[in-house]
Amino acid sequence: MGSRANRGRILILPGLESANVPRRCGGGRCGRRGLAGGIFSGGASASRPGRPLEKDHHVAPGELDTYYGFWSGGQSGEVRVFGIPSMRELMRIPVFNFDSATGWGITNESKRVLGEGGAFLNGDTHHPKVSYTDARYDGRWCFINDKANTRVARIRLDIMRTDKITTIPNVQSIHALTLQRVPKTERVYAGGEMIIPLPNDGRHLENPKEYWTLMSALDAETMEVVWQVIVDGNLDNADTDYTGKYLAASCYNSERGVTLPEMMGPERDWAVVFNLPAIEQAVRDGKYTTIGDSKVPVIDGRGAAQGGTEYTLYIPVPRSPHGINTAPPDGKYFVASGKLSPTCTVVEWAKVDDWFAGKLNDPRDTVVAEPEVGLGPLHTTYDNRGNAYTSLFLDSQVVKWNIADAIRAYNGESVNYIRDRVDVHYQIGHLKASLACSRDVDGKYLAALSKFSKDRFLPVGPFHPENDQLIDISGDKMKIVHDGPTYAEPHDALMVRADQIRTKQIYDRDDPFFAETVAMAKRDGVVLERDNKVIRDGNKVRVYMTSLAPNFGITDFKVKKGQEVTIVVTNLDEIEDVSHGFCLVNHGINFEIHPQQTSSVTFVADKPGVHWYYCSWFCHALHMEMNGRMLVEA
Ligand code: K7E
Ligand code: CUA
Repeated sequence: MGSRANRGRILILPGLESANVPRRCGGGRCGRRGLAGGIFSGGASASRPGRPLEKDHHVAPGELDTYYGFWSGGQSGEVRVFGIPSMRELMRIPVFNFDSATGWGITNESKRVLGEGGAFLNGDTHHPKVSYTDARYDGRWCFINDKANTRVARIRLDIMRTDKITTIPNVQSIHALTLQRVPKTERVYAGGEMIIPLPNDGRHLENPKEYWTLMSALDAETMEVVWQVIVDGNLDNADTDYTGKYLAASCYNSERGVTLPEMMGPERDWAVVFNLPAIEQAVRDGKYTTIGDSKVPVIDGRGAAQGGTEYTLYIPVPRSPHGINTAPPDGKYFVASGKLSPTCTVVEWAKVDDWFAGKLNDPRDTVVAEPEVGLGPLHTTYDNRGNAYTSLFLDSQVVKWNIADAIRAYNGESVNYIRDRVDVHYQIGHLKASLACSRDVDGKYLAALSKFSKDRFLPVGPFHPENDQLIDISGDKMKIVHDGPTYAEPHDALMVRADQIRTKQIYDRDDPFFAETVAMAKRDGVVLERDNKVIRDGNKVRVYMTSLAPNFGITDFKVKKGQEVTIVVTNLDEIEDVSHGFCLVNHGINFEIHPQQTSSVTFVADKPGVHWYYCSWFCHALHMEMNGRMLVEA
């Protein structure tokens, strides 16, 4: 969901208390309480009798977790790595943000990744997605969107560092982010959220009927945008199928309004399905246009009124759908969560096949169930036993429902598809069960990312942490087993089995992350693994030094005021975890140098005098003594 400002607003959304929203749950037994109750009370579930846990979620000191959790850092612009089930935060990976600890945004290596977008120091990450081979996590990459500055980033999971960032043209705000699952992740799909004139160069300022947005596809390897499709409405969330043929996205604002009442006007919005082979073929055949200065092939997928085009299918679903999630392990269905409607819409991918083959007349014929689940359904996740779990923002609950039974109920049978409800604390957004976006879904844990923590933690001023709760879903009854305060603002998270991630313990000397710096050294005739040298090149000075606990290879060097100085530090330590830092006092410079890594920084020496540098990462008993001087002549 959106910003904190929006949160207050969504609580009093007009219409939610109106006749548009059925007040009764279809599933029978309904634990729903009033909105205020959902926020201010809770804990009813804690006393609920649940069957004993199959497995203790407690991870003792020194023990390792079963899963990696990849958490969006929201407005912090980063990605965080958690251990599950302990919910211990293991690491923060800087992506779109400036990071004082690692020097992200300071070093030449990170600036190369940040590129022109690095002019911004902020980001808003929502949807981390780990790459697949045959719909199983392969541990290569984690991709993440930036809603704030319209970017998509790729993180290398072997070193847990961002290695590519792409700014997406022709759109504003990347929100949806999802990946091709089979045969492997070769495409990354990124949905533009806000509608804008095309090109957005000052034309049509006052004419929202000429505002549009697009779905973009990136090549996962090069991170270049390979095509875009113009759609009707604003794109929200997206997911792919398990065959590589389709991508579905939720679309709100089907009337393309620009004010809240206008956006909430229509009774029906859509899930739009993209026919990926047809789009790729059209691009190969040159059947596309371009927009403004952008060279990216653009295909027109507008046509909701007719149900779609040869590239797109618009499936009407109740107002403002939010999450789109394909059900594992076989990916037969996807679920669009209703948000402003108390329903989830279940679509069968095989029926999407039928529609594109011309066998169905009405896009709604692809819908196989529409269970009523509770108020404010935002996202849906799954176990390996045919159950779906939907987050209910307004009810502050996770509701567990059975997909097969929901389909039977849709076909007229009298069956209760609701299996369980648990109160969460409070106003849940995303939720994700262990391995639930992959074939390996195991139905053990579910992370519930609650937007409000209210009274759950010691107060820390007006600004509260979020509350990421861990729920044991291995039994018939859900059971909350952990409260985890998190800093602003995780939107989505996913869990990957620990053995599916293989990280490096120390850097390889030929790591591409610092290859350009190594190439520069080579041109200067410097062997980084051995040499400590100062190269003077006109007004430029390049200082190559090693670090080996507790020494920098150069403890003083002299430059002239106004010279451009590049400092390159290579950490010769080979012992895992013996990292050094390089901090140049009063220059805003600090960065990491991990074992066998090379890091560099470039700046202008504009202040005459003595300037100390020191190792900023505690590395040795003589760490405090690990320092040196830059002498700047007037
Ligand atoms: Cu907050 Cu996925 Cu951006 Cu829903 S989104 S909650
Ligand atoms: Cu090197 Cu501290």
